[in-house]
Amino acid sequence: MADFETLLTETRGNVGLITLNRPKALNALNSTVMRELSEALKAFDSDPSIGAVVLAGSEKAFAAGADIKEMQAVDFVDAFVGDFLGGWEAVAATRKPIVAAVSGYALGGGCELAMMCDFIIASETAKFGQPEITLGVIPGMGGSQRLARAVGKAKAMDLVLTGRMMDAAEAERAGLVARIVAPERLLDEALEAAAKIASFPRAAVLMAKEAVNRADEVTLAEGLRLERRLFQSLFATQDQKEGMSAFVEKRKPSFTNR
Ligand code: CO8
Repeated sequence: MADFETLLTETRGNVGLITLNRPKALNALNSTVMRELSEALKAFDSDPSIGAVVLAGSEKAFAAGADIKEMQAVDFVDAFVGDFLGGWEAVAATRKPIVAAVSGYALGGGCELAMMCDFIIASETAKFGQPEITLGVIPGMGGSQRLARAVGKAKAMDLVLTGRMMDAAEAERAGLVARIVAPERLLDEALEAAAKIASFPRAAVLMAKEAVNRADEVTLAEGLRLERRLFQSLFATQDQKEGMSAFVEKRKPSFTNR
């Protein structure tokens, strides 16, 4: 993969690891990060050897928000006509699962970026918040929508209107975070989760992600219908035959992603 200015990328077996790398700005998300992250995710998405991705920041900050120094001078016409921040949609459009490994600050766009991933593993040091209101704006990339779906209206309103931060324990209780681990375990825990995902049949993994994401978008009846159709379609795969035969024969499955 190309060298990036604001990211580090590497592969660990079947997992793609992307590390945000603007340490002096606490990984503030500027347009270069947006462009490079979108490029890196597209490359991993289309690489057949990769089954899942981990997105990490630094120990001090996953990301402290959109880059305020870059945003400061933007005016309405630039923002609207240029679809300011619209390019971040690429993260949620990634078809392979993305595990966010969050340590330290995940604020504003940083919290929103973590929520665009499929689940969040947090270090005990993680702090989540939507402080945009303190800057005279509101969340611009999912903080009012994904956060409300993740933690419910009461807590989402509390965070969005007061700009306060919540720690990892509160975020886990509220349903924003899937697991909390000690800081030194964070990256390994996320890489192991991603490696586990990458070890399962690719078609089933992509369909599982699509089905769960649809729960936020459609009625229960539509969601159940989609789930059933996807479930039924997996019986056309060789890996379904292999997975079930291996169980019955009491052996480890050998999946081929076919
Ligand atoms: N943008 C630009 N630079 C930043 C940002 C940021 N969001 N956050 C920190 N930095 C910079 C600081 O300016 C400082 O730089 P310098 O050394 O040149 O002065 C450096 O990072 C270190 O920061 P601090 O000295 O402030 O570090 P502290 O440990 O004292 O404080 C905090 C850490 C509490 C995280 C503090 O930096 C802070 O409050 N940051 C701003 C948090 C914030 O308000 N974020 C929301 C931004 S708005 C937003 O995200 C809109 C979302 C739109 C969607 C985005 C799509 C993904």
